[in-house]
Amino acid sequence: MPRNLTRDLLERGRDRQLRLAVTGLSRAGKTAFLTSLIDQLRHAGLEARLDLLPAAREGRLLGARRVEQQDLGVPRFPFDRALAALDADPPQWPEPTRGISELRLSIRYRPGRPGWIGGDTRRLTLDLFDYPGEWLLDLPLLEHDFASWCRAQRFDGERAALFADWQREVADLDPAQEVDEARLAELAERYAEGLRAAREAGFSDLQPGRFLLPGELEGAPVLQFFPLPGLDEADPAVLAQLPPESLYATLARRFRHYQQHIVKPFYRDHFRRFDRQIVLVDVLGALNAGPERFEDLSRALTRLMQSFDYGRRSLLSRLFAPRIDRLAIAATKADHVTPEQHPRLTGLLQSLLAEPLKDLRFADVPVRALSLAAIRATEAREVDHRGQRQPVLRGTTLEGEDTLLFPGEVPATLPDASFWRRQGFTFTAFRPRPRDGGALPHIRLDAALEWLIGDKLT
Ligand SMILES: Nc1nc2c(ncn2[C@@H]2O[C@H](COP(=O)(O)OP(=O)(O)OP(=O)(O)O)[C@@H](O)[C@H]2O)c(=O)[nH]1
Ligand SMILES: [Mg+2]
Repeated sequence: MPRNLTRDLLERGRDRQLRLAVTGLSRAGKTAFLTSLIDQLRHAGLEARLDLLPAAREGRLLGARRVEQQDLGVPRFPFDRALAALDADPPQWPEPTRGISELRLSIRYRPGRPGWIGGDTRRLTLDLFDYPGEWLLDLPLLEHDFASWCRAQRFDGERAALFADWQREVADLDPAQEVDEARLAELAERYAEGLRAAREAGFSDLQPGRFLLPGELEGAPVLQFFPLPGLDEADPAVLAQLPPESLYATLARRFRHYQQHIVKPFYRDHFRRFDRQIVLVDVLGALNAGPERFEDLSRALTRLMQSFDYGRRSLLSRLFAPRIDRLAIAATKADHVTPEQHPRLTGLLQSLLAEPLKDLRFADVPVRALSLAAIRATEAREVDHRGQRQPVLRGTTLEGEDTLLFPGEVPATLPDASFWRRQGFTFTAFRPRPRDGGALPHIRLDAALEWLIGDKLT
């Protein structure tokens, strides 16, 4: 049998499958991205807006259907709820989500090169996952024991004030003292409050990640630990000898439990099985929030990206042998700035991730950086300003006011002190536009799709 024929038979016999995960820190735009992606694929063949995806442009993408997901224990991605919000009057953004969710699409397409049977169609099963990027901040925690983790935590700068209540209460604790369970729960809650306040204040580099998104673990003792201050001078041998009911031993036990039963299972049961991932970053939101938050986002991303460092000696490879073969990183909500700023936005994202990107290239993981808007809420216009054409955005604010504005220039590389002094950037939140019956309007979502699944549709 000719080799081509054999390959064709094999491909037809075996349904192709791809597991694609979307992540990003809280509010990065994960739900909007997946909602729009599913919506585009479901409109495929008719009113999809996917010119940068060759399969769609060439009319080979025939459609996509939701089918039952493989893992029935994982919550379903709330696609219908998100669409219902966008269809409300006035349209609303989908609600925040928490934890991991999944949705399976079966995509029908015609191969680019016709197969050995005329009119041949194929199927790609696409498993989509949405999970909080905060969970990835916990990977480095696996490298610590409790004492070294405590020493690595920093509460300086503006964070000091946010954790002040907790710090006041733990300052005089003696690692050897016997614990009172209720008191421990209280102190842990104070610590979690500090983390939540820090997140509210725009900080990103926060740990343990599950404290912010406890889900069904709310109130469980495994989430009731915190770093003990003042261990710098403590003798590790003495700490190790403390009795099991001591404060130190109790916290250390919970820390280990968190490592073994919360952090590791996510990597083992989910992360390890993703074929491709996209990391979404709200660069513009961080720019708007000022230098300290921006720095913090940079630190958090560097930490988060360690989960994609497949260097052979990396912690991740040693523990879990992941198999991802392609990665995208995207600056979201690009519709908040005028189109000529988009290349700068991508440039800024690349500067922000310069170090992790170097590691990824070294580890030979193909990665692409882009800027996009999953659900475009504005329109780009031009106005006359003192005899010059000036690009502006038109949109409706969350309060329902129609506005025309120039939000400012995005720095193309990491902003310096003079940028922050000028702060020529005003970030206005816009209401999504009413849907017009076609697929959701977007910017370069199709470019992301081409990178993430395009090669499977040839
Ligand atoms: N203008 C504009 N705003 C967006 C876009 N995507 C997200 N947003 C805004 O960002 C907010 C957060 O987006 P989500 O998609 O809910 O982000 P998420 O990462 O799923 O957030 P969590 O589930 O809370 O972690 C939305 O409520 C919108 O206000 C976009 O493409 N354009
Ligand atoms: Mg979400």
